[in-house]
Parts: sequence; structure tokens; C-alpha cells
Amino acid sequence: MDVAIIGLAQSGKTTVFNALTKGRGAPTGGGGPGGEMHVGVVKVPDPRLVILEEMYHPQKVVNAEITYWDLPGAEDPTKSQGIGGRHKNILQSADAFLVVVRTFTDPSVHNPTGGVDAARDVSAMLDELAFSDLEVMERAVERQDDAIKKAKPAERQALGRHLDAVKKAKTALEAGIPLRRQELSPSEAEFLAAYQLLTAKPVIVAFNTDESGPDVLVSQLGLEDSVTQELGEVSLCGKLEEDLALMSDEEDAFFREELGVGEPATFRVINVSYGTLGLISFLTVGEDEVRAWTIPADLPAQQAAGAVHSDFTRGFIRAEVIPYDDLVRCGGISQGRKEGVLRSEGKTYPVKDGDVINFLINV
Ligand SMILES: Nc1nc2c(ncn2[C@@H]2O[C@H](COP(=O)(O)OP(=O)(O)OP(=O)(O)O)[C@@H](O)[C@H]2O)c(=O)[nH]1
Ligand SMILES: [Mg+2]
Repeated sequence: MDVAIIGLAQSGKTTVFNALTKGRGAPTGGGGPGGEMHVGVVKVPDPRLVILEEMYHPQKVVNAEITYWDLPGAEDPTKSQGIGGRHKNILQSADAFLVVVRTFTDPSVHNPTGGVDAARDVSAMLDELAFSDLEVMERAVERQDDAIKKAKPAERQALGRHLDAVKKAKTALEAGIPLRRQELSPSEAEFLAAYQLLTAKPVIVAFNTDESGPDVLVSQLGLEDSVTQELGEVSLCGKLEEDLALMSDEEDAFFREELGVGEPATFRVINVSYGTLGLISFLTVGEDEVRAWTIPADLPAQQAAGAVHSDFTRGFIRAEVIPYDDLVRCGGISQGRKEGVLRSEGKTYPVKDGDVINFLINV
């Protein structure tokens, strides 16, 4: 899963990136337009893998992963407040956005927006995403209009349907409805998918608070429900989390205990991300590998097989499924089979979190 970290200048994007990735520590405080982009991969912690490792002693254990992208500030801060043109392709291919919103008050850190106003900044960033999509849709309308004029009569109908889909999305965007909330037919969705619109993607707001908090809630910002619907949210103190994340694991744990800070923000962000994106993990086990795979909740077994290998979708015969808890209780798959808790499921079986699956494939 790819998550792009975006937000207004000096909101703490790079600080939060460091906190989440526990990396070497990308330089903060001077990103801006000329700044570098940072990429970091984080393993999704999954206690089930630890137990399965003890059961199977596999050669390797593979956690699910999240890749975080920290983008530098916009080229022209007066034109765009955070959605840089240079890195648009990264935004387009991201699975979700983590929008960092400054609520820390520290007067020693310059605030280019003038002062803390979380509601204003959340709206500004959502507007930025919508403006970007509107621009794309406006250009698409022009291009489709042109294409229709030049097309042979036989091609006109399909091009017309494409144009209608683009116009419909544009009108809804103008009315403030992000693509992810627009009702689209399958063919409209297919036409629009090609444009990789930014408002199609889930948004998680990360309030970057002072050390002493308080946590901020989207619902308390006084924004319209239509704006805040479906937003994921998390509060964290970026600076403190960064300081702790850059320590050794032992020191990190010691100071968390000492300061009463709770679990690392990186875990909370992962949980909120899975929740907001509607994702789950299924597991595969064996002597070679024990592994977690991330998929949308209830994905049919045949598509879930495609997460393991693209050929598995085509060659899918059936899935042998045992819930993780049953597997651990039985002590192994063959015992699970004897006890009747190993099920044989077909193509359309909706895969659940914690299903341990063996795909039977015809290759
Ligand atoms: N007090 C305090 N300072 C913070 C916090 N988070 C970030 N900062 C400081 O704010 C400044 C800007 O942080 P960055 O992480 O560089 O912000 P950014 O959004 O990446 O900035 P650009 O990339 O330049 O847009 C740095 O001096 C950070 O140390 C926080 O939670 N509390
Ligand atoms: Mg930065």
C-alpha cells in the first residue's frame, strides 16, 4: 500500500514521515519547494505472524508493508498549497493520502498560514485535491469534444459515453462531491479510472499536536458533514514521535513508559489506514514462508488469490480456509481438517481478516 503524506508548508510532513518510518531521519524544517522527496517502507506489525513463526519455523516471515512518500512543498506556494505539480504522478498512484494538519502551537516554529486553524487547513487541502481533479476534468471535456468532432460516425457513440461520464464527474466535483462519493455506473467508473483522480482516494487526517495534546477530532471542527464524511483521523505529536522513533527500540519503549505516551503513532496510523481503506489481511503458512497479504475486506477468494500471484486468479480451483484462531487451537492444518474447521471455499467466498488460506491452483 502506498500512502502519500501531504499538507500545508511547515505542517510537519517530514517530521511525521520520520516518526512513521523510524528511518535515518530525513532533514526537517527546511523542505519547501526545493526540498527532497523521501520514501520509506514500514512493516505492518501483526502478532499472528509471530505465533505462526513459532508453529512453522519458516525460512522467512513476510509482513504486509506500507510505503510512505513525503513530498516537498509546492513549487509556487501562492498557487498551490501543497499538491505539487512536479510529483503529481506519485499522488496519482498513491492508494491514500495522509494529510498532516498543524495544531501544535510552538511559536518558535514559523507558521506560514499565520496561525493554527485546523478547520481551515483541512478544507484547504481537500479543496486542493478537488481543484486538481477539476482541472483534469476540464481538460478532458475539451479533448473528448475535439475527439468526437474528428471521429468516424461508428466511434461517436463510445466517445459520447466517455464525454458524458467526464461531464458528470465534473459537475459533481463542482458541487463539492469528491469522486469517491459519486455514484457511478461500472462503465463510468472505468472511463474515469484512467484519469487517476485524487478525490477518488481515501483521506486520513493526521493532526500534528503539541506534546501535551489535546487530540483533535474532525467532528469538532465545525465543518459540514458532507466535507468530513469518510475521513480517517488520528492525532499525534509529530516531534515527540519523531524523537522516540529515532531512538533504539529499547530506549523508545523506556521513554514511552516513562512519559506515558502510549503505543507508537506509527501503529495507530496503520490501524486507521486499514480501517479507512477497508483493508484486511489474510495469511499463508508453510515451511518456506509465513506471510500476511493485504486486500480489501470481503474480496472474493479468486481475486484474493491474485494478490499472491497474478496467475492464481486464472488457475483458481478452490481455497482451503481455516480461521487463524482455529489453526492455533488445533495446532496445524491437518488437525484442523480432522476437526472439521478447515473449509473448502469456491471462487466467490468473501475472504475475512485472519483467514489462513491454501489456494489450490491449476497451472
Ligand atoms: N513543537 C513542534 N514542532 C514541530 C512538530 N512537528 C514539526 N515541528 C517542527 O516544525 C518544523 C517543520 O517541520 P517539517 O516536518 O519540516 O514540516 P514540513 O511540512 O515537512 O515542511 P515543508 O516540507 O517545508 O513543507 C520543524 O522545525 C519541526 O521540527 C510538533 O509536533 N511540535
Ligand atoms: Mg518536508
